[in-house]
Amino acid sequence: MASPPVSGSSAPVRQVRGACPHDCPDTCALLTTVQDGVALRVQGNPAHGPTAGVLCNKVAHYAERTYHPERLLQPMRRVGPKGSGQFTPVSWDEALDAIAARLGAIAARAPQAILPYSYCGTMGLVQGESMAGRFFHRLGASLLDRTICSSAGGEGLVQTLGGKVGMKVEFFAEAKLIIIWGSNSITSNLHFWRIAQEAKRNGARLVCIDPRRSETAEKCHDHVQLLPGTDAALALALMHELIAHDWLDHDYIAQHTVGWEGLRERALRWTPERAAAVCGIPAQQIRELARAYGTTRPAAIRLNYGMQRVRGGGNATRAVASLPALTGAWRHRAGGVLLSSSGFYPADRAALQRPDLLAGQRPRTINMVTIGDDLLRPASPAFGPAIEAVLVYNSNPVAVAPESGKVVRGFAREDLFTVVIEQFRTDSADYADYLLPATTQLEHWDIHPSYGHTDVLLNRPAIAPVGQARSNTDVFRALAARMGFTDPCFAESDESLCRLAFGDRVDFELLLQQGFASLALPDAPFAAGGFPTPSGRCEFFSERLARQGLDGLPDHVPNHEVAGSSARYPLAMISPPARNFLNSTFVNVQSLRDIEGEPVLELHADDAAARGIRDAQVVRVFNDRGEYVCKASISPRARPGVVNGLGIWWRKLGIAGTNVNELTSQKLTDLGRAPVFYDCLVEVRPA
Ligand SMILES: Nc1nc2c(c(=O)[nH]1)N[C@H]1C(S)=C(S)[C@@H](COP(=O)(O)OP(=O)(O)OC[C@H]3O[C@@H](n4cnc5c(=O)[nH]c(N)nc54)[C@H](O)[C@@H]3O)O[C@H]1N2
Ligand SMILES: Nc1nc2c(c(=O)[nH]1)N[C@H]1C(S)=C(S)[C@@H](COP(=O)(O)OP(=O)(O)OC[C@H]3O[C@@H](n4cnc5c(=O)[nH]c(N)nc54)[C@H](O)[C@@H]3O)O[C@H]1N2
Ligand code: SF4
Ligand SMILES: [Mo]
Repeated sequence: MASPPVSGSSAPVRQVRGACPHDCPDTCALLTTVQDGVALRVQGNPAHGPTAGVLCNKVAHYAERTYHPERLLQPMRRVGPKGSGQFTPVSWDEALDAIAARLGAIAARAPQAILPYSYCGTMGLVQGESMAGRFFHRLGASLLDRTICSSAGGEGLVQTLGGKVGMKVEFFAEAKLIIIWGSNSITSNLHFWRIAQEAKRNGARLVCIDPRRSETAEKCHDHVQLLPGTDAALALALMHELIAHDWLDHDYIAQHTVGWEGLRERALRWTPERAAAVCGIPAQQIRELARAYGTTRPAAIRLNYGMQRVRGGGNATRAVASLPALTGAWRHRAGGVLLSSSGFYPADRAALQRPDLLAGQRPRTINMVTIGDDLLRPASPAFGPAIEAVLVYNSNPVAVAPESGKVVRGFAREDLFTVVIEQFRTDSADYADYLLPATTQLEHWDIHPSYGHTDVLLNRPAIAPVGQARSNTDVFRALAARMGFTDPCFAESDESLCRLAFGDRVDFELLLQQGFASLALPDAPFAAGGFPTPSGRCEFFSERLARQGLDGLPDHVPNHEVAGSSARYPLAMISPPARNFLNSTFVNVQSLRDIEGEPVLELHADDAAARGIRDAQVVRVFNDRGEYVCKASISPRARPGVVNGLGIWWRKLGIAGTNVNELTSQKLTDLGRAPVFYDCLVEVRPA
């Protein structure tokens, strides 16, 4: 058991500056109060503008999570069947020797049979993929395509704006119209919501575009409650209206865009009536939104990744990202669009991850979205060797990857060698052969970019590692030593890796002093064009996509599983984040789980009545991929025909040992090879 915080001591108290590690656009600056080597509490740093001294409810509980009685404190070896969660403690030496021996034996035959599986348990550049990347590159292991969250929208941005770039978040406060598109800001981008409130007090109109009447939607002036996966149709109809009423900035279009004629022709085919039928909303609402967008200055769009988890997610992002160039909204610093700011950061990932250590090896790439299928795939000339070993860190694939029935079958293979580096015994940890205890953000160094603001943050360790926990970097350094990797890069310290991340492009001394440093960027980055695309313009038409044989212009690409298209599965299900969890992190923190209660499926009263479902009744949600048992919540948050299965519960903490990903598919998006979590048909019955 981890030692709980003590109080009443007279030892000196100090505050350590850090960064929130979680996969959240806000990347808050933390202040951890430490006494006697114990972290007493974690607060927001008031000196950091974007944080403004406030943390979300989840990370305000970070000390509770760090000293959680179920924290993993020593290495363990599996003793029961796979997935049973039966382990016996072993020493670090025993665990590392055994892992190195097994990986060495596999690598001697088929290094590509080894697969890293990691995502954004921490967003830190050092505890993310630095030493791990070096290790797997040197080994020649399969590469992992890290697509599970943002790559459809990311690719849409790259093809349109040239990178993951956009408005500076602080200037939303000056906008007179803010469209919050595919985002539940109050849940997942709280510090942006604070800025939107400031704009509202200054007279801005707030519009939310979301199939769910979310916490955010109900607090905006208008809510456009469209069907999932129909955002491109809406964006094209908005363009139709901008053209019909000549709410266009002809000069901006002529100077700073490519492909206007083609886009114009396509948009003119999307009358509000046509889009209304596709989106399941009134045509009049589209007209009103177009008028507001076409006639309000400055107008800003806060796009988030919620709208790109469908088949057409890449195209939808392209369509929305095209809007500000049509009206010239970019001319004002409070105009434009922001999906992600991560492309502004001059991080040197190659220096951290050292792809040169591949030394001519050209391993295959496995898409993390299809881990279910890929773990079950036999060797073949097309696929290469079957996967024999998986090293999981910074991720919980058994809970978060789609079609989890297959993911579980894959991880349950008795011949698969699985190492999980974790802070807790997650659903994935239960399948480990060796389970290694990881440090939390309070216990290690790291350096952080952000995807919601434009500051760099440094995280210093506030306390010593709890129990025998080791940082990811330490684990991979130790494994590298045992594998006989002698390159000096495997001995580099975490502090040195922090310095390497941005080199002299960011003032490291300032980071050491105050914990954060702002990137030097213009207030209105595209006021005079200068997009980082090949043409230097906003590319309505992408030559690069056309050369790949794809549509060069954005279009509406219907879902794989269109709402209302199946008699067996008449309901469309989305599974957006729950407010008190962060993906599957925090589900095991009792105080937060108490707020969420039990896994729920929100459904509209009409859909419930048609199935004889009462509020709070236990229901079966199912399709051909599997079944999920949860509680029905008859809720005005759900629109007819769409159910909302809030995520992402640990399977073992749910009602019948599954979660919502039992139902989602491994199909991919139009661009970016990303998952389609919100493109999923189901049926619901009383259990
Ligand atoms: N509390 C909390 N915060 C989080 C997370 C969390 O799990 N919990 N997750 C973090 C992560 S990993 C990410 S990537 C970010 C961003 O995470 P996002 O997934 O963008 O999360 P949300 O901002 O909640 O946006 C999802 C919203 O999009 C809506 N939506 C679903 N389908 C569609 C659609 O087809 N069209 C439109 N217009 N809207 C749709 C959902 O109803 C929901 O309200 O947030 C991060 N912040
Ligand atoms: N149905 C459905 N599925 C989804 C989504 C959805 O909206 N609906 N959202 C998707 C999205 S946007 C994302 S980003 C993915 C997220 O998927 P993941 O990136 O897997 O995120 P988490 O579930 O938060 O799991 C991260 C794990 O990393 C661990 N961890 C944290 N810090 C460290 C560390 O320093 N070292 C080590 N070794 N471990 C650490 C945490 O304890 C946690 O268990 O899920 C996706 N899955
Ligand atoms: S999860 Fe997001 S809002 Fe919460 S502390 Fe971390 S960065 Fe801030
Ligand atoms: Mo994500």
